[in-house]
Amino acid sequence: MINIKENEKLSILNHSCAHLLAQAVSHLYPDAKFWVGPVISEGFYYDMDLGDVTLKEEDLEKIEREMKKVSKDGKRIVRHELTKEEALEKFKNDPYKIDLIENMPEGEVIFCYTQGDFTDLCRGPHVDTVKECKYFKLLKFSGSYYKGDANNKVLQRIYGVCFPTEEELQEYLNELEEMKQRDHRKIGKEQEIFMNHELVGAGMPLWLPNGAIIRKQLENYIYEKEQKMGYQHVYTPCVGTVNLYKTSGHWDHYKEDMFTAMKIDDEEFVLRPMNCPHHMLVYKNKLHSYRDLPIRIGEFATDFRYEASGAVKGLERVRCMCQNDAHLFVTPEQIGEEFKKVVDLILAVYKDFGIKNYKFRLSLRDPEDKTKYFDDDEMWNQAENKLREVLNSLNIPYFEAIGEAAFYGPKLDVEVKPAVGPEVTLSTCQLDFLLPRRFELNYIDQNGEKQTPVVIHRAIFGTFDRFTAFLIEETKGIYPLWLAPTQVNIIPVNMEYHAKYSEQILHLLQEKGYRVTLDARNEKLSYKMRESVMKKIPVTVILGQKEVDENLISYREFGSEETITVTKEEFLKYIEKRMEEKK
Ligand code: TSB
Ligand code: ZN
Repeated sequence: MINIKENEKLSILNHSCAHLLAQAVSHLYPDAKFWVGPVISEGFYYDMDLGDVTLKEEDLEKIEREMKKVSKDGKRIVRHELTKEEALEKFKNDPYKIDLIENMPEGEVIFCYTQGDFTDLCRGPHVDTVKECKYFKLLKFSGSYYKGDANNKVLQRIYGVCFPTEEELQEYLNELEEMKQRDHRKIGKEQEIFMNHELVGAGMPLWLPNGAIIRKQLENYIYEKEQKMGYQHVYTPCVGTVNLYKTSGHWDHYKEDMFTAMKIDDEEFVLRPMNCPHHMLVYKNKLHSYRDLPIRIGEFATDFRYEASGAVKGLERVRCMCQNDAHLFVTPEQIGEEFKKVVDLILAVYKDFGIKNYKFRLSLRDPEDKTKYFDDDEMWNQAENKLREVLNSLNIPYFEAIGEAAFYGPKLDVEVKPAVGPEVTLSTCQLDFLLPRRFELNYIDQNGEKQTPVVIHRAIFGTFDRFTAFLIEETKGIYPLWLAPTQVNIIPVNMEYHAKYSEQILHLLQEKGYRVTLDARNEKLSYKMRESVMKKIPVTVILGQKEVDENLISYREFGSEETITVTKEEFLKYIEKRMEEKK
């Protein structure tokens, strides 16, 4: 999806369209006062005070019509320069503009743009005439607090987008529509995957039974892979004392992303934002020899992070998440090989899920930012150089991003491009020389001397939350058999004659461990079939007189109109085979 803010030409056009919107609104609502109208990645918006008017859907059409009229009129967009005094005089009836002007530095030249009967304070630049803003669409409106402060008045925000041609606009709108259709929040609600409730809190999803099935399958899938690679899983609490996070360095460098501390008796506790400190202590529980390394401690671990309320989104960005986490304790010589194993695991998982569109990002620290990163140039140089060396030896293409590292070390993050919408960061693999030092971890080397291990932090799915959001949007809620909450739905053709045989088949499949439903309602066959398809159930079994008489099973696959009739044994074989298809 195109990012309008990052495209200079589109950015100028959209900014001009924001002015056109304000002009049209000023015609329709003469008392309207205007705050700001910036360009955003999806187009533009304008915040305005419409007095007592509350916008309705049909008002957008009315405003659009007026915008078309003004655009057709084709007035030139002319720039003026004003002194601060002149600007204060010119906008004296508009408290919002006065606020803007008063906050500008003394002596600064103030720019205005005029188009016909409308003048707005603006730095520009703009297109030459309003005629150029021809192919636009107002997308939605919402309330927004003046200056983003909940104590202030609610202004009305209207969003829109503008393109140079009708085709480009249409293409963009189609993509927006596709995004809406795929939105995991919409599908997640329809399919009862997860819910939110204000009494639990924003960014705290509740996984419903169908979602829990998907999550459990993902857990089993990755657990099995990790077990084969020598990972040892643990369970640790999702709180720790503030002292734990002071020891790790989170308190100094990650506090802003954490929930505030709570006091119990005389001790302060905090919900954990990461699991590394707990895993450091698990390692420290025993003495280790170099022969024990690598030690791989894994956990499906719940973490809490403070994400801004405006940033939380369904399962994709949450405040309570479950990481598919592990910390690998290695000798310096083992870094390369162990890192490779993680990258190979990521690639194997992506292959299973059919994820092809991704990029590796080498996330480095911003050396200027002393608060976000542990301050030790030598350590950072060592870690960043080592990680680059490992990546070069693995021969994987990557790009570098300054300021994206963890506070304790550089990361290799995987940015995945979904079917629609912007990239998401799923997997991560990180190199850390700091935490083992802070926790005074060690192992005994070949010469009987104490050495400090290196830690690799890694999460293959990232979080189950974000990965599930991604999966829903990629598949549009049509899951492969092994993940589908309901795998087989059985419909008896006639409840009177075929229900008993249907129940037999239900039990047969349930005993094999499949997730099966029997639609025993007294509804028409066609109705039940339609509903089975609407629920996107991978296999629908239809049992009538022929099936009862000859001990057969007839089924339809989702997306197919063909009914296939087989013996019970053949059906079981077919299901077993389809279970192996991961994509
Ligand atoms: C991998 N300590 C490491 C861990 O050992 C760690 O926490 N790394 S992380 O901060 O990069 O988080 C791991 C993954 O969690 C990210 O790659 C991302 O996929 C996922 N994630 C991060 N924040 C959120 C969030 N708010 N909602 C959902 N998933 C998130
Ligand atoms: Zn970690």
